[in-house]
Amino acid sequence: MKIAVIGCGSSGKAASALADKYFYTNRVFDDKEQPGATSDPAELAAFSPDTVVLSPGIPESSKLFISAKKLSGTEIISELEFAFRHCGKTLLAITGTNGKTTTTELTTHILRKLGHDALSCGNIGIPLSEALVKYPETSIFVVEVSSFQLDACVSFAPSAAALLNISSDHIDRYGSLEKYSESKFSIFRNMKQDAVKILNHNLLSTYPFENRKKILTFSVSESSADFAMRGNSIFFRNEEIVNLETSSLRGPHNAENLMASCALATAILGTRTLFSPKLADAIGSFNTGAHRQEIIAEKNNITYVNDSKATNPHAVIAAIDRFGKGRNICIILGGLDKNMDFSLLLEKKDNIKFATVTGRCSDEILKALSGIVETERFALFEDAVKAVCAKAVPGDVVMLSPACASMDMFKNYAERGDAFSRIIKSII
Ligand code: UMA
Repeated sequence: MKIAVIGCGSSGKAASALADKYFYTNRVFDDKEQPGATSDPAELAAFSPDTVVLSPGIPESSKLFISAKKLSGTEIISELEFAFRHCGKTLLAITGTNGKTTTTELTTHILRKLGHDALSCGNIGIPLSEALVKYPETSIFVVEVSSFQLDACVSFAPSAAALLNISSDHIDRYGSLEKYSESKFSIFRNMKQDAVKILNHNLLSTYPFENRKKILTFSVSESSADFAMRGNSIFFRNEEIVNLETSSLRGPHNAENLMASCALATAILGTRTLFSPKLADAIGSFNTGAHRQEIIAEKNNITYVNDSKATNPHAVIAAIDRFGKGRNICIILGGLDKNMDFSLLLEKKDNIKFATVTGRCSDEILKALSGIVETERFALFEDAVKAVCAKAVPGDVVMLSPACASMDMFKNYAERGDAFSRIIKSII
């Protein structure tokens, strides 16, 4: 079999390594000049692959992708699909606009604490192809799945899957929220009848498939969901699983992430798992990771929060819900737009005392907020951080929760979060 891999990033390199493992003839292509990759679409055509494996970040406009589509008899699949075909293990998949990474880490943490050999991979940073090559003995792969990875899937059929939520994101690539939703829902498309499909109760009415068997729903606001919230506790069909007071998981979004994780564990281990003391212990020992609503400092009754991972307005709203109760937020917004609706942030206009705006989509954010929220534009990220700090008084929260991707000014969200932490530590 001849495989052409498009994209020489982490997914492409991992897909090539997986192809090597199976002794497939393979070549890596990239629209940019990259060591170890070919950029000429004519060479792709001349290679005449049986299968083209697409990295998730390759858009329709890629010259190589356009060239691949012209090849007759060549199948085009995503890296996720390619890896799935070589997996053969229990695979739990998690998608949604927000909370994917937390839910993936939490699910893996719970399964490990329950004595299972689970590994987080996928959009979280280690492509499934890489996990299969490096950790072949793993018995449960917990895969964070992006819509980009779902596109060009043909037979991807996880053992159980969760769709956490859908809100405006990546509209630059999909053109509309409907098309983006279609991509997200496709996680369930090929699943077996008896495989458990887990989704937010508010998505049930838009569930597009006839086969509605084996669905588990969760919700913090809908009491008829299978996993529901009463007071501070999570219930499964009227039986209490855990009181969140004993965990570091705060806010309604984290309660839903936890419900989805519990549902995934139930899907493969059965409902008895939910009421085991080991589960409560596992939940109690979980800590959310860096760059996600991470309190990096508290000084003079001002709380400093690194939420660099918030790359869309809904994630920002979730952070304000968590930290904004009775407190004013001084926030740093901006970065690379994905054609999002920033006016959604106005839902929290009473919590936002001051917003500094930076990065490539400053105009769009200022247009949405100006006249309603006090804003100021800065060319430099550092100046934007310093300005919010200057505005904050005791009782306030200083928060980097930018609502945008980072790649206009940073390598990734982690580098942006690190820069924020460094600047804060140099000021306070
Ligand atoms: N490239 C082309 N032509 C193009 C565009 C890119 O050849 O038109 C090449 C680039 O030159 C580069 C390579 O493609 O060499 C990069 O491939 P990629 O963009 O698919 O990135 P990877 O390094 O493979 O990382 C991807 C995910 N990136 C994207 O989906 C954009 C990573 O998610 C993921 O962690 C990794 O696979 C492992 O699975 C990042 C992300 O931003 C964190 N994801 C989005 C999100 O979470 O919102 C979806």
